[in-house]
Amino acid sequence: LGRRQSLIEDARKDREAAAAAAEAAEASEQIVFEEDNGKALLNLFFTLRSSKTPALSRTLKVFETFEAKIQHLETRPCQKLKDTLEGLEYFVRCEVHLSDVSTLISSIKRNAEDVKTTKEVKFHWFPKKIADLDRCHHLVTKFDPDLDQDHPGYTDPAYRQRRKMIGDIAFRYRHGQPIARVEYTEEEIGTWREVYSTLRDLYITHACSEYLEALCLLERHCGYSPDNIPQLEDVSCFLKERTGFLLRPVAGLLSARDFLASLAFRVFQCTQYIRHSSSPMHSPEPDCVHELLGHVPMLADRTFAQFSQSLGLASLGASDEDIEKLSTLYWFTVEYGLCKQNGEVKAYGAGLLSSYGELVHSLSDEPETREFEPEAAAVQSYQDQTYQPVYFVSESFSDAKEKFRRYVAGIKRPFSVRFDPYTSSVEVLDNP
Ligand code: HBI
Ligand code: FE
Repeated sequence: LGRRQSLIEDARKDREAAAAAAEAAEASEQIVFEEDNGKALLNLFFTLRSSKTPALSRTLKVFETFEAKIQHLETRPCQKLKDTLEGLEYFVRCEVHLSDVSTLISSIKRNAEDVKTTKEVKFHWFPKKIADLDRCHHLVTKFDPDLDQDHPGYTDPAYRQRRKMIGDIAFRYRHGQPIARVEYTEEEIGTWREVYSTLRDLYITHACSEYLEALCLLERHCGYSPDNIPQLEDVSCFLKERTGFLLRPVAGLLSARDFLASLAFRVFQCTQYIRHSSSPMHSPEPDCVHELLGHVPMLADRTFAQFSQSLGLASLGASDEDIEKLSTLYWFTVEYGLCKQNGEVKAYGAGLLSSYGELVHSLSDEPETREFEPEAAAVQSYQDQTYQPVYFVSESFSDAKEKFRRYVAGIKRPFSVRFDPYTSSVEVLDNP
């Protein structure tokens, strides 16, 4: 009788717990948006199987990483697995910044099963003023040398240590501060020298005129030379005067959403570490060679800068599907774009201008080239491990900008945004 009694007792407790959880969930049916502090109240349900022992600590670590304040945490035996008592169901209520909601949920999904939130996250937080970019710092670990066995630095602890040290500058950085200078080692300068001198000769025949013009200025005013790795702070000041673009340091590959959002404010998130010396001509992830030799000269061009910013503005608050399309468009223009100049085809994409092999390949007879059409480029499949199978050729930057403007008009958003250059902020206008 005692055993039966305790079973009934268990069932009652379960029912009560379920009711309490449901009630708590209902009380905060939706994520509460508080304008002034940007915090969201989030209810999460998930299951952790006890067979995967580190799951709990890893999951709690996620809350810690995003500085989520846990207000309520409750567990009960997993309904489905009850007989074997294999795991627990969790109900967590926490307060977290809106900019972290989607990344927190996807991180939980990597560790736990049956992840549910009380309300689907239907809107995407985005920065409204330039200082909000301090919150656009979500890294993608795809090509991280600590985790990616194919990374040339994976087996070199000294390299990884160095990359962490330089990465710390980015983690500590806040908008408005000068970017800390890095004293690069002889080995690092050697890597830079090798890429710089090899590519320098090729630019004359392969790079577009806007690029060549800017590189000349950078050599004159910003310390660009085979023997010196330019400092981000100096380059940022240079760009500020040319096109209003600023650099800010970033510790690695950023999420597409965060990366594109910064472009809306004419901010380019820039890595500061350099690739591993064993592979000077190739890096699986962005590094300062890619940023300084690929992106920076183009950002000094007025029309290109406008094009980059409009990509950024189109991305603010966009759906995941539209972010994917914009980021593919970015890929086939800003990274791998070709353009016509005086009857010849030249490169303006940063991925090309920072890679000897692909720069030669892109202007050879081998790859397919097509006229740039945003609709087609936005859905073209691409390669981040080898050369692109196809490149898009623009008539000019103005032409690309105009075509892109028409494309963006077709993207659905329940609001529109307008950039105010006096305050470096975006106004959000509700569509009627
Ligand atoms: N992050 N640091 C960094 N540098 C980039 O060039 C970069 C990025 N994240 C995404 C990205 N580029 C693009 O491929 C698009 O997804 C926007
Ligand atoms: Fe890039």
